[in-house]
Amino acid sequence: PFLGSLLTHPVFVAGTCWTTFIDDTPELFKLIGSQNRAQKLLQYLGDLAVNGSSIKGQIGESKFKGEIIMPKMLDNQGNEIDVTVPCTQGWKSIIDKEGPDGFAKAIRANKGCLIMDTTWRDAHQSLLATRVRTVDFCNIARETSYALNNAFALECWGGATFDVAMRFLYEDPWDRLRKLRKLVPNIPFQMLLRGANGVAYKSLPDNAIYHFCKQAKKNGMDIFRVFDALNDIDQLEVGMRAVQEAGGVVEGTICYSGDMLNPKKKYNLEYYLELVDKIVKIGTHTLGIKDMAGVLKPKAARLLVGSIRKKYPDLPIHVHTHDSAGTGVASMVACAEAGADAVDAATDSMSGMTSQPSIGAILASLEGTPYDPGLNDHNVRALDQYWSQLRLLYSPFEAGLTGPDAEVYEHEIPGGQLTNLIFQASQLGLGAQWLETKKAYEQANALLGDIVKVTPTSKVVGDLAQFMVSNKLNYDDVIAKAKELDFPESVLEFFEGYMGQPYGGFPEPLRTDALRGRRKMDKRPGLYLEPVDFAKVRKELKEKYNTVSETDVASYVMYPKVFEDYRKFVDKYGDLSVLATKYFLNKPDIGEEFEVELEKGKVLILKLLAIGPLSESTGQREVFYEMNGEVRQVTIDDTK
Ligand code: 3PY
Ligand code: ZN
Repeated sequence: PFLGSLLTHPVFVAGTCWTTFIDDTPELFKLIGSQNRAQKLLQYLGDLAVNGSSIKGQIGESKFKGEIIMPKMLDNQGNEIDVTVPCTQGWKSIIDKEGPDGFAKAIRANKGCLIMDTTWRDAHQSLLATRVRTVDFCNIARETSYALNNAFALECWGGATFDVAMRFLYEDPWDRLRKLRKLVPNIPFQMLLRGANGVAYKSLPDNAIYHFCKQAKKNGMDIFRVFDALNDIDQLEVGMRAVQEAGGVVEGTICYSGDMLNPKKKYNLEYYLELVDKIVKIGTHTLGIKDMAGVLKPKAARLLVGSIRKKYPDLPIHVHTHDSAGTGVASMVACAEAGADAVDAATDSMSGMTSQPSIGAILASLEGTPYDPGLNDHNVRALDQYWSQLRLLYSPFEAGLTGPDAEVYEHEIPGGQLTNLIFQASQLGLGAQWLETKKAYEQANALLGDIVKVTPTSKVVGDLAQFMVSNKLNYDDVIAKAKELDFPESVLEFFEGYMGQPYGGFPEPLRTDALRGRRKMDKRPGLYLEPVDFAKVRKELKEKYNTVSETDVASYVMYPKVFEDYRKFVDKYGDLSVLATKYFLNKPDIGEEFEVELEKGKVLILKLLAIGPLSESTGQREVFYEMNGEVRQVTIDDTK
């Protein structure tokens, strides 16, 4: 076979016909062993080279495409740690040895206030559209196991990461969990479970939630933060019971909304304390306080945590916030002082604004106090060197936030959604459209009865707000025209009761006017839904895909269409998790050499050689890559 590169081949040099090139010069395309996988990968790379990235939400190319410099971890004597040997010290061993109850006791007995690091879940969900890929967590996982060995947990799964992994990153979310678990054996893993909604946007049959939690526990999950977007205790209970049965640590959670110190607001201290009573009654190992919009001001935080601490001296309290208004550090310090056992923070480069407050700032604020989280400052900062490079690698997903904004106290938009809405508005030039959206969001919330807003109910408010902006409707118009308006589907599902029952009931007559005969559920939706027939699903999937795992079944049950689209994509392009993010998002320069390890020991050395001219007749281009010294060609539809 001809072993030279394409550029030196006589046919190429002669500049003769491109379209018959592959037929006339088969020696260039001699196929080897795992040909199929390599060819699929080339198909993806070719498509990226011709059409640019197809990853939804990506604007332009990465700001940083250099080699990532890896940080060094030091031991207490200042010697470099060999991170290839897994760290064994951490709270995970307490969970494994003493179970969830023993873990809860040990956490309560611990003197300082621990940190949960959210970098692997909420931080990138809130800043980078949930787009950080498994490979980039794996690459820093060993160092993380040392730097954060005394952390309460790493939040690394659930919430939006589940569907986004399949939908936009073409990854199996379960694969992420398994890989990370192997690399981090010592720190507990935490996930976010949306109660009876699982990790979906509306309720599923109860047995789907039980099955999902069982799989999550089996594949490496430890602590489940279970919330309900309406603080509907019946919906919350489904998730909590599912985690109990799976043997996980249950973190029954209250969602904080509004301002409990403002007597004009709907949700007050008494409301939250009653909710805590109900959660304790169901049985929880730790209590979560979830301030999804970052509206829990320090004074309220102190009162809320202090009141719960007084009533439940043995209950571990774990607080979550977002830094949208810039008060996150102050609030988390107030929580620590009032008796919280753990607070959430993100690595500095992935913190602030719609994300969690900075871990460095919280460590500095608690240093020398009885609440010191007990982490090694040097290693925590070293870890952040990695993330500062990653933030730039993922710059195409930045929403362009510029600073904290206290207006969140008015509109109460949760962190992740705020980034999304700013991103969408910035595509239209921000300005008036964004101001209108914020105002409409407030009005939409008022129309829906001032509900607790977090996925999925925040999407309902957001959809109604955008509907109002695009149809030029204000509060009064919606009330007056409700019988004729074509409301967004999410709004109708909310009114039907698919997301549970809001505190204080549904707004009437708006609900009835909008539903126009659609059914109204006045109990939790799980009571109306047929259980999933798992045997049938397994059989159908097996017939379709040949090999299916139990976690595939769980993915399909949670997101049938998303799962099927993901499988179609993998069929076409193969498993792209092997591709470094730089080459997943950006096309290489001509002549730039890079490696892809398809499987252990099977490395492809790739080089983009040329992108051929557009064929007028087919609308296609030939893309030429050198692969392990041989020239390969792929034909790509030019869809630009
Ligand atoms: C989610 O449900 O994904 C959230 O992050 C809610 O805060
Ligand atoms: Zn959050």
